[in-house]
Amino acid sequence: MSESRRKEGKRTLYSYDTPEEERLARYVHDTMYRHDALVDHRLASLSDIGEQQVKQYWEKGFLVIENVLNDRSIEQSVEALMDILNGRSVGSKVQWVKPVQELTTEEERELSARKVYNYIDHEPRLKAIAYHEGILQAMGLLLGEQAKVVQDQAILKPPSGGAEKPWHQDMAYGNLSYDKPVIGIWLALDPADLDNGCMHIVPGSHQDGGVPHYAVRDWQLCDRNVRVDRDLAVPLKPGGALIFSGLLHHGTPPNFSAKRRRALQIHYAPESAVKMLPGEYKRMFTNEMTGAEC
Ligand SMILES: O=C(O)CCC(=O)C(=O)O
Repeated sequence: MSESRRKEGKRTLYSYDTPEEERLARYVHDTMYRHDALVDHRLASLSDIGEQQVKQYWEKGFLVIENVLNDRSIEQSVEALMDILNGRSVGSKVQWVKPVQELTTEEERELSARKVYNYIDHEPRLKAIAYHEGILQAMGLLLGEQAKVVQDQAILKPPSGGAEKPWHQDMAYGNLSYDKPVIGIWLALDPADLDNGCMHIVPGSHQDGGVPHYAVRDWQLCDRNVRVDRDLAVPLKPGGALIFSGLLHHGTPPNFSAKRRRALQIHYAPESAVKMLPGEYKRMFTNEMTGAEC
């Protein structure tokens, strides 16, 4: 980042390194996401999930729940994440977007972390969320079998430059490629809004099964295959959650606002699920069989 941009002040400290990068991010923000269509059906709490909601989940590929975490759990989760980022809680993993040795203040560390992961064996405050009784019960109902935790992460999208997570299916990532359905829960720790990178989904897209992913800006769907016309945004209050199929097409746009957008994302699979064989993974999620280019 140039010295002159650094001098512009705090708001731009974490923004794009070059005008070209920012131009691309704004183009993606404007063309790959709709900002005028929102999910309209929400449940008040996890205890509202009954037979009809399970049916709806399998039809549409998602459920939106207004209240999952209370204020105390949100506060403790944020504290735990800050402790991990600042070395007061050890063992969890962090994906930094800047060389960590250059980060001198707590704020710099927080705003330079994209992902915190593999925390449940090291951070009891976050383990408590992954094993939240209501969430486990809901997952059991949706999966029709006892659920096991198969991935734990927190995705941080800092103000003025938090990067896009391009459209993808979670099961296309090797660590989630199980032979049975995987379900994710995405829990907002801050208000997740249209302007700071809330979740976007294509309802029903899980019904298409696995589709090829390509290494473009990330491991993602080919931009031209994304049904942007069917995109629904999912704004959430802190403590609200999106429960969604590991095959649902989803993504989050860049955060150009001055607001943080922090979230926990935990994945569950049926207890009996095992990892997919490599050939099956290739058939479902890569272009190796079809040769189709992006
Ligand atoms: O929280 C985000 O920005 C995107 C999370 C997500 O979809 C993922 O990591 O699979």
